[in-house]
Amino acid sequence: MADDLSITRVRGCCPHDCPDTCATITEVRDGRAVNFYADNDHPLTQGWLCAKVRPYLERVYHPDRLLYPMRRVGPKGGDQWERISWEAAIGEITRRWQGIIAEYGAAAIQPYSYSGTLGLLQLGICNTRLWNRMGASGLERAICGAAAETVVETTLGARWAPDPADIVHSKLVILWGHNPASTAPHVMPLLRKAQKQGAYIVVIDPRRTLTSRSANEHIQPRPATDGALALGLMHVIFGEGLHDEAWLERHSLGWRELRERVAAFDPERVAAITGVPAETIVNLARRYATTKPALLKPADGLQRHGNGGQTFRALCCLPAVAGHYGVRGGGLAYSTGGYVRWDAEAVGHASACPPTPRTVNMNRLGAALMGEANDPPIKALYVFCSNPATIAPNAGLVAQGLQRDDLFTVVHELFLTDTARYADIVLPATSQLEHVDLHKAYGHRNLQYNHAAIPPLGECKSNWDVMRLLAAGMGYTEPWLHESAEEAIRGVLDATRAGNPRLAEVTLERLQAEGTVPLPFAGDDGVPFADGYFPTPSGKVELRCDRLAAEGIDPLPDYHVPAEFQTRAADELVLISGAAHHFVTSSMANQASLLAKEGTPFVEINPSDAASRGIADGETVVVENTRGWCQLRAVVTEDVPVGVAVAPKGFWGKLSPGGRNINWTTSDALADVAGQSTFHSNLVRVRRAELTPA
Ligand SMILES: Nc1nc2c(c(=O)[nH]1)N[C@H]1C(S)=C(S)[C@@H](COP(=O)(O)OP(=O)(O)OC[C@H]3O[C@@H](n4cnc5c(=O)[nH]c(N)nc54)[C@H](O)[C@@H]3O)O[C@H]1N2
Ligand SMILES: Nc1nc2c(c(=O)[nH]1)N[C@H]1C(S)=C(S)[C@@H](COP(=O)(O)OP(=O)(O)OC[C@H]3O[C@@H](n4cnc5c(=O)[nH]c(N)nc54)[C@H](O)[C@@H]3O)O[C@H]1N2
Ligand code: SF4
Ligand SMILES: [Mo]
Repeated sequence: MADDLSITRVRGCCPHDCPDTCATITEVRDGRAVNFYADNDHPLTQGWLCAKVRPYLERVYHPDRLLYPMRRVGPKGGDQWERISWEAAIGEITRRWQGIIAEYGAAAIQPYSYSGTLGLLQLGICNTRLWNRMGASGLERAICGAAAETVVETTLGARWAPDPADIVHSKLVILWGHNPASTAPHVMPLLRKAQKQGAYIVVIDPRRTLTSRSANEHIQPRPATDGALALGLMHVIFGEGLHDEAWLERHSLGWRELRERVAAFDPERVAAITGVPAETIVNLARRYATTKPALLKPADGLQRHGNGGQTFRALCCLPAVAGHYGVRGGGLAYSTGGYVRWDAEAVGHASACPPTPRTVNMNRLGAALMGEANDPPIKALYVFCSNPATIAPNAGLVAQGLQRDDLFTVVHELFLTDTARYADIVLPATSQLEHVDLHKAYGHRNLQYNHAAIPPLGECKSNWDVMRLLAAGMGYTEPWLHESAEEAIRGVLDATRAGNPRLAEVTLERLQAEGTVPLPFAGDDGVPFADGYFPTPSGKVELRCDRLAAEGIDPLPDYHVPAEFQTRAADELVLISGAAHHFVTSSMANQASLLAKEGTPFVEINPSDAASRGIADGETVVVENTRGWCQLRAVVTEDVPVGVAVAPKGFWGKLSPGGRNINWTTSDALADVAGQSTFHSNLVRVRRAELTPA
């Protein structure tokens, strides 16, 4: 077919919180995107997009897109708005901020953002520069992977992971608390290929998942007991002399202390804790220690328990004990995020700014708004790239906080989300097709440039363009608050290149021309820790970790029952609320075609738990605890073990029955490491909706 000359093809990439960071092509005719698909040239994307992002033009041209700034009229959350100009919006916001700064100091201004896009410019630069300059309250970004990031960096020295393509060299892959069929789909064909070549795939997950269906073995520990399981595996490996002592002697710190620690985790005890038969534990330990190469592949969901940090620590130790680090097809595949670390000073210019006056943990937003942050209280909230009323734990408290009459809230969004509804001023945001950005990935080792394919819809503006207007409105004249998008990206890329030889050949021009640029890795350099060197203070893998000890954390991995579970009543279920297949957290959860595929908001429970509660499949149930309740459709299924309930994250409250979602029940307690979220350490009761509570 002859090329249609009226169509231009624009390279971009998927901005969402997903390890695959796919390369995309947008076809544009007369300023309108008419087609959107995967770039065939990208090594991981391989020419296809996931179910969520394939219909992306439905999102970009959604009839509900916000197209101009609006001011609230009527009560908070009352859905009454008037259109205002950008000039009026910026004028009002900066006037209000100046007043708050004069009365309370800039610490009373709280920015809140997370993973609407993962771009360097629209997220990384936008969540630092203006706020640093202002001296605003900091945000502890601990909702997703903080504990794992911390323990991987302290144990191994760097967040390095193999190229996903190396999975085909593995003979054993353990997917531990990870559901890539939904959350990292481009890994699945590689797993299939490895399996065809004889690899044995184990999934460790309390529930049956899309991923576990095609595994060779599915091990189902009780939720939050994985720490004990991992220590139990090490117990068997040490006990049977299957550990790699020569390697441990040369490349690890504290292996004898670890051996002492795991002595208490014999298979019988671990079986009693985890519910996994002792024989299964012994067999897995033997298989893991004797199969080479063996890859351990956990993801972020595993750590969302009160003991998530130590659980992940135990996982980081396992490949060392069995001698799997530094081997192609082996080791730990958590995140590739550490190969490029954007130069922090170039990103945020903190050295030219006042110190951050205080930091609020994003998991505690509701509590912080309701008084936990009190010196000074939060008087203004600026939300972008996140939808905390939907995605933050203890959402009822978040909603309460957002309704405070004395809180001035601005939300920069593409849609009138659960959060935007409570704003005083809503600003319209561009989509990834309407702005430029530079992306690195956490699931592969390529950098990607995203060109703007179409002009902004309506009066939408990108995060960076809004930051520049806000800076001007505040009277800030520093040139780094007024750079063009391209200047800002170039500045960070150049500064990062100066300290990272892998970027020697990676210029902005090349990124713009080629779209995807792989980081260079030659031979064994591509295998993390192949030379036996770990960039920790000791140069070794720190099984005993003194840096954690210095923070008051047990320097050896251990297992503890999360606080939430210590007083569990017989009729309480452990509720896991992980990824929905058709949304990325709450993004896309307002698209009719995807909502239809995901179905009405639901909770899965085991037939025996359903029977004892008189619940039939399809019935409306209430899921509740002391934090709150929500109303869901019961799905009665053997996919979920007895004592466990599963409800996906991401459904919008305003599009759900009763106006609430599962996060009205989840806990805002923090885990053992790095202020990590504990969404899955959540005890609930489930009952038929027409019954009143006992
Ligand atoms: N389709 C889709 N993809 C996504 C997302 C999405 O919302 N939807 N979200 C993105 C984001 S933000 C992230 S952080 C990643 C998360 O990626 P994943 O970690 O793969 O996803 P989760 O569903 O959070 O958790 C994975 C699995 O952990 C299991 N799990 C929960 N508790 C335990 C436990 O105690 N032990 C064990 N062994 N397993 C447990 C859950 O049953 C779940 O199947 O996915 C990203 N990709
Ligand atoms: N129950 C439960 N809740 C969870 C989790 C769980 O496992 N269970 N997981 C948690 C995890 S891992 C994560 S990462 C968080 C994710 O939570 P969030 O980071 O809040 O992610 P999203 O739900 O995708 O919401 C992102 C919002 O940003 C908007 N957005 C996208 N691009 C742009 C842009 O360029 N500019 C602006 N201004 N806005 C933009 C989108 O429209 C969307 O409304 O959720 C957490 N919530
Ligand atoms: S969500 Fe993940 S798999 Fe889907 S297009 Fe984006 S990067 Fe690719
Ligand atoms: Mo996440």
